[in-house]
Amino acid sequence: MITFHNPHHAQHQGQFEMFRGQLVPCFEVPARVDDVLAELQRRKLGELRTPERFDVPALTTIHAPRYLDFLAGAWAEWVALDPANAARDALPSVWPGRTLRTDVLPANFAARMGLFSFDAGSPLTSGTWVAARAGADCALAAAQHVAQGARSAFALSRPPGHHAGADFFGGYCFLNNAALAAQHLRDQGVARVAILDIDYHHGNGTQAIFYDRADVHYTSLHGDPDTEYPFFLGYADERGTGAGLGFNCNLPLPRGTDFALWSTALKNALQGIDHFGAQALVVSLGIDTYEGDPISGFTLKSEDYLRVGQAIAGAGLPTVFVFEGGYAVAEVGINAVNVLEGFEQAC
Ligand code: FKS
Ligand code: ZN
Repeated sequence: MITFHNPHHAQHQGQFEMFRGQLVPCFEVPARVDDVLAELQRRKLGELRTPERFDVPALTTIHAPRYLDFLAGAWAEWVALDPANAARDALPSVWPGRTLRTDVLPANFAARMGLFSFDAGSPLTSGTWVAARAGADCALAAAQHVAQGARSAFALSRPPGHHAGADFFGGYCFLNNAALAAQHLRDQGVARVAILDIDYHHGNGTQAIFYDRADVHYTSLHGDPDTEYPFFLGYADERGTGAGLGFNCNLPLPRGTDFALWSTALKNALQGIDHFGAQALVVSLGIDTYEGDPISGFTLKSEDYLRVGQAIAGAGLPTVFVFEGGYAVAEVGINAVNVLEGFEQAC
């Protein structure tokens, strides 16, 4: 399997995220994907490539132009406010909650940070735009490779993507890599695309992007939003709207879920995807379901990930894997590559 990796990912390096009233060191660190890359090399899983550059218009298939303009210029604006800002990350602190307007684009930078985000856990840094764009290129290149006939490809994108919506960032995500991959498959002529999101957290951005569409089916297994981030989306009764009704499937699971329960849910998810009649699959590959993950609550073990890959291969679909979360830095490489190896063994 070819891996498209992001040579610019380390330019996105947040210092702190807001947690329980304090700024704490970021969990989403560059070492995460360096580890995966090292493990791919160690186990010789296949060729490693850097992606070609896709134009900004390739991003407007998913993202709002005014949001992309904002991201592209945000760091320069931040530093223009105060030269001392060059040494600190930008975090939002005010949001348009209920009854406040989202249709006007304020001149004030802090106001636009809030308009285009939903949490204070996703620092915007000097290299965020460069890194996020190159990460999106990985997803687009992997989708292109599969659209051209490959059985599978892996986009080792960073920063992650599944919480990012058409016009907002949050949950460490800025551009929705999996959504871009799914749309690229559609644009290359694949009529029905399924997204399977196995990150510990619900992919609220991906769900929202495709919620009213019947051509892209979204299924997610995740920690119950009643207790787990992102809290405000990811319940089982969210089934799609309009033409998209019936094409969204959430399988929330309680904290403490083990592989036996989790893999039963995976089987159900794959049945739904089969019933949909997907012609290609995009997997949002989060590894934060691991027992040792510092911010999550499932108990999957390293060897379980081989079985995860085997089960996904059983769908028999051309598959694009897109990297998402996973914060147990010492094991994230082994676990992610276990999924890919399990998939390859079963093909
Ligand atoms: C810990 C609080 C957790 C944010 C969690 C974000 C999870 C991100 C992710 C992604 F795949 F996008 F990276 N707050 N102090 O794992 O879903
Ligand atoms: Zn996650």
